[in-house]
Amino acid sequence: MKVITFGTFDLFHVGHLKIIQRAKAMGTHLTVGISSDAFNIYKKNKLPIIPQADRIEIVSNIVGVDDVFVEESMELKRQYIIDHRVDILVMGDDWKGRFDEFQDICKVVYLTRTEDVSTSYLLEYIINGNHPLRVPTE
Ligand code: C2G
Repeated sequence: MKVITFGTFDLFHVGHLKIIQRAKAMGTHLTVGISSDAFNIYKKNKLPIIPQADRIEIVSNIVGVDDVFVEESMELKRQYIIDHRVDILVMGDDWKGRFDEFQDICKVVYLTRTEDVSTSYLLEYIINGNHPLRVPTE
């Protein structure tokens, strides 16, 4: 079973790791589409902090990731799914319902996001010194 997931994976954190691990566990081969810097600007109106070449290097070296490619646009998603011959599309549930249109070519699964961690929390802490949740680990 071939699985695909997509993301920017900026400031790579444990929520990213977990969705990659859970996506891989749903099949035997995992392809990850990594948003280009330009696509992220279009998608989130923001240049990622970590350049795309570095994000690609990080994600492609995560255990369980078999293949990576650069995701250039939302309109190409159907083509990416077809080209990579995947059986299952996995996304975090912040995207719930948004990719249901691809149910005609693959199974579409939304996984619960990992709680209490996000690139936004990290940035809030780095920029303003406020972490909404973090307390010292015992
Ligand atoms: N994620 C998660 N838990 C978190 C944070 C992120 O499970 N605490 C998941 C997201 O739901 C997503 C993946 O990690 O499935 C990558 O997250 P982002 O880097 O924020 O990527 P995103 O902007 O959602 O890109 O075409 C779709 C997009 O490329 C998805």
